[in-house]
Amino acid sequence: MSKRPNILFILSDDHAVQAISALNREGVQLNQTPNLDRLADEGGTFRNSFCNNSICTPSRASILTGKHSLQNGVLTLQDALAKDQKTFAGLLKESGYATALVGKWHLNCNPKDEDFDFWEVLPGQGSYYNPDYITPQGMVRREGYVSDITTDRILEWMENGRDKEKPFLACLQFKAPHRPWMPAPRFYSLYEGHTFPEPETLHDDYSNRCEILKQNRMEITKHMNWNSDLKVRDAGPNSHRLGNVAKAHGEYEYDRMTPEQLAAWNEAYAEREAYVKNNVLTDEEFEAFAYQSYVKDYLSCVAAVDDNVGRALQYLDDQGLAEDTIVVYCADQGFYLGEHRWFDKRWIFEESMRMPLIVRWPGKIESGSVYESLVQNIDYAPTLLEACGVDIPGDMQGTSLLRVIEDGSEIHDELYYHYYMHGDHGVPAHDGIRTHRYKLIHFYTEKEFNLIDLELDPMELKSVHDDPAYQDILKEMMHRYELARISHHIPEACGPNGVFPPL
Ligand code: SGN
Ligand code: CA
Repeated sequence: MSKRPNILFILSDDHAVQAISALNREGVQLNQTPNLDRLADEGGTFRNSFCNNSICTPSRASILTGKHSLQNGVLTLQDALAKDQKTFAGLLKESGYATALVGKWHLNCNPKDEDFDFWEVLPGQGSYYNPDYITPQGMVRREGYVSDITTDRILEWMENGRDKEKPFLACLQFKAPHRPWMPAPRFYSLYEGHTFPEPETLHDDYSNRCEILKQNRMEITKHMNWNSDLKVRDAGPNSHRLGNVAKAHGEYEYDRMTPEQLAAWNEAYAEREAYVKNNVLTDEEFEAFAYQSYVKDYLSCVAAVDDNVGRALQYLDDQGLAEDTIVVYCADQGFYLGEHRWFDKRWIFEESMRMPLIVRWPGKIESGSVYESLVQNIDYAPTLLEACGVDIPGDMQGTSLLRVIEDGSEIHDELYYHYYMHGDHGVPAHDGIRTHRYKLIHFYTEKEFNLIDLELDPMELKSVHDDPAYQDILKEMMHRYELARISHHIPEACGPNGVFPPL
């Protein structure tokens, strides 16, 4: 690539590393993602890629600004990205790029015209069926399935909307596979008759770690809803096991469907509902049912993300753009697919702290490269700026991945993580650091540190903070943690005056 590269930046929502076949070539492959695998084969995968705060709005703000949550002001799902925060998109635009973003945005404000020439975003979490898009001209409802429409719109901009004299940044941002995991009609029967392997930690009892884990409200068999999560509207004799979401709930989508869509949906889910309605399930049967239904729906949503990634790659091929375009695929955080009994994210534990990161960069990244260095979401903005020859602002805290790509360098001694929301899904505010081998977690509302030896305990089932054999490691990790807090300017008392309500 001699001229300034184009960028196709693809961001999905809650797409777990466990749900991309290219990122699980040595382990259990739950599903196949041929188009993401193609991207990995033609580019590189970052096997130790993590977020700094495993929740949507903050992670997206960190991706855009290259800064930690405290520095960009977006600590929770409720915070808006302030107008004066510089984003990599705005800096690229300022330097002569044509820029666009379509899909999930979720920054509690509209995208700025200084950042994007063209934007159409889903309100909040958006909807799977017949989604509304906020556009500069007002709200528009489009009939169809959200992953398809979002891709149509960004391809339409690439084809007809952009200034073709300029290099481009096109952000394709999927809502899927976010809760409530509603697949596209063409994938209703993708996994019919298929039984997914259960994760080894599906029956975690939360022993040997901070007691607060037991207060979580994100267990598949306890905290899902029959209707919106498991798609069973009449659970008959099993009704007592889970609640239901009221009709007015923002994510409850049946009311959005056309009569034809609803009829097809009802037909597709009839068998599932009949099984629950007509059988008194034992605990084991119910658990297996809930896990299988959840993973089936989630992975069916991933299937439409993957095939739309394929469409976008095909478009680049057809237009002769592939050689001049960096393609990035990532998600805003990881997700639990039954590990530790959970759905959702938020915790510093591996499944939610990890982020998929696949980059195809012709001329720079050799086909099939695999990088082991620790990298974080704050690194994306400086990487893309450097790739496009734009100065990296001094207040960006991330580090460009160029050195990782060029010689496999380590660019971080450890990664600092901080989840600030306290309460949703029964997850406490907490922070910590991760190195290649160890993770130190500070459950500061409980005044308790946990230490995980990731090499000997990759599933994070036992804290060794009080094991005499680990006291030197604990001391070193505590020291590194203190230094990380100082360098990230984390105040002594986090939360409202350091006081935390019960979960
Ligand atoms: C919704 C979901 C939660 C999820 C948050 C945040 N509930 O509130 O399960 O954790 O979004 O997700 S739902 O019943 O409305 O689907 S995030 O991706 O925006 O961080
Ligand atoms: Ca998310």
